[in-house]
Amino acid sequence: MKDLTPGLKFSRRSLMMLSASVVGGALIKTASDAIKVEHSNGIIPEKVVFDPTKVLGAGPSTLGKRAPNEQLQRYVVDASPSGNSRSPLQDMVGMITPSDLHFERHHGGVPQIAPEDYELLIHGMVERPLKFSLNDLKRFPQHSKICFIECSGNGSKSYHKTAESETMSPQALDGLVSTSEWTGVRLSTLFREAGIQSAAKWFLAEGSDAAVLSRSIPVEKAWDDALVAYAQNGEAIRPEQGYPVRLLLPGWEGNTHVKWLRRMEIADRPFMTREETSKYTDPLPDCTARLFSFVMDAKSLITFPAFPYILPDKGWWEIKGLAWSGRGKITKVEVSTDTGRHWHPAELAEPVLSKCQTSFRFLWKWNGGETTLMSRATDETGYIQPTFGQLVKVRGKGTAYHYNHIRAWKILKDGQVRLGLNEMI
Ligand SMILES: Nc1nc2c(c(=O)[nH]1)N[C@H]1C(S)=C(S)[C@@H](COP(=O)(O)O)O[C@H]1N2
Ligand SMILES: [Mo]
Repeated sequence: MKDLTPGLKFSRRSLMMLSASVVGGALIKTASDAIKVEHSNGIIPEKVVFDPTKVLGAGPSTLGKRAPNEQLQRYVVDASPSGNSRSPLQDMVGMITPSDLHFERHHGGVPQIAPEDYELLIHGMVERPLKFSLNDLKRFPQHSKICFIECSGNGSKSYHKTAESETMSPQALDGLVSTSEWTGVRLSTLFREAGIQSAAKWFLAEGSDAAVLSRSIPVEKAWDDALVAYAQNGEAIRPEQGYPVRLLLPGWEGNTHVKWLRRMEIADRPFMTREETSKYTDPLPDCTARLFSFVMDAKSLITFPAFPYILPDKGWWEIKGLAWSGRGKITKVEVSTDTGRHWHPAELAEPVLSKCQTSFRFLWKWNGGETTLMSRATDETGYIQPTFGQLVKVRGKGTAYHYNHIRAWKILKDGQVRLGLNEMI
């Protein structure tokens, strides 16, 4: 508990002497000056703490800054142009990820694109091939959507466990997921403008980065909720997130949200690009492959207590976490504090939005013994986050994407927390 007794206590005598020194001409500019004055007067305050009510604070500035003690950071796992950085999930409050902490995954680095040079081409099976400038896009009706983006490779160290997995924080383990408010024009608006032919089934979305990353997307997603986004959390999209324009496919794997979007080609078949043949396709145990695995299934993760936190005491603790589903809203998160024997409903923080991160809480009394904490999400389609065993049964051990199985945190007797074994779930 925080000590609420006022920090700087002046005795009646010291206050009188302070005012006397002001009257006497001494200029007191700051509270610490005031304290110095006191010392020079030979009076020692009971406790020296900066008192912000005794001095004027700083004036306004053109750009805000974080409080000095609140310096959150992305965790850069690989700083190369094809690297990634992860969001500090354990420090997140609510559902929005601050833009400068949104995770990054690039295949050829962040390109420099001047907004005045930007062009988006829509061609192929259309009545009218069209080119849009950034200003053209901004003249269409604006639409916003708060949703998560998650790299489908997120959490690989939880599925393919190594010695280091045990001591990974939520950020290091699962930080390739973030949530923003994205704003732009509905893709359906642009497709209507170009006149998509009725036989069209797929479109290619291509980025103008060094990777020329491209993916084939079913046209239905455009009619559903796809967005051509130019803004993120109230300002232009950040360079790392695709400035000036990215494709946003709510609920679908991160790789399909093509950044630095420059071209969309409409066709009656998928294009079989590098990103859907050599990557983002999963071998299955029956020797077939899972292709175009777009939707991110429901997932949840306890972010507190988690490694590297050490519980200092037994007693009441509030378990906190995040849950999300690419199919819609999270309807339930259950928490187990006894290695999966019993499950209890957690409290979901309002508002619970579709295809969006939702935070949850559960009050737990730790008896000081060894145990394992787990969470399990259910979404509005009735889909329940699977156990590791259930996922391995359908996907096999060779899979490289979509690791949404239940996470376990083992609580040791001394309060240390470790990523638990998948086999215990
Ligand atoms: N043009 C382009 N688009 C891209 C990528 C890329 O490298 N180039 N990376 C993809 C991958 S794999 C993911 S997970 C997301 C990451 O989006 P973010 O960096 O904004 O978090 O963008 C996708 N879109
Ligand atoms: Mo990704």
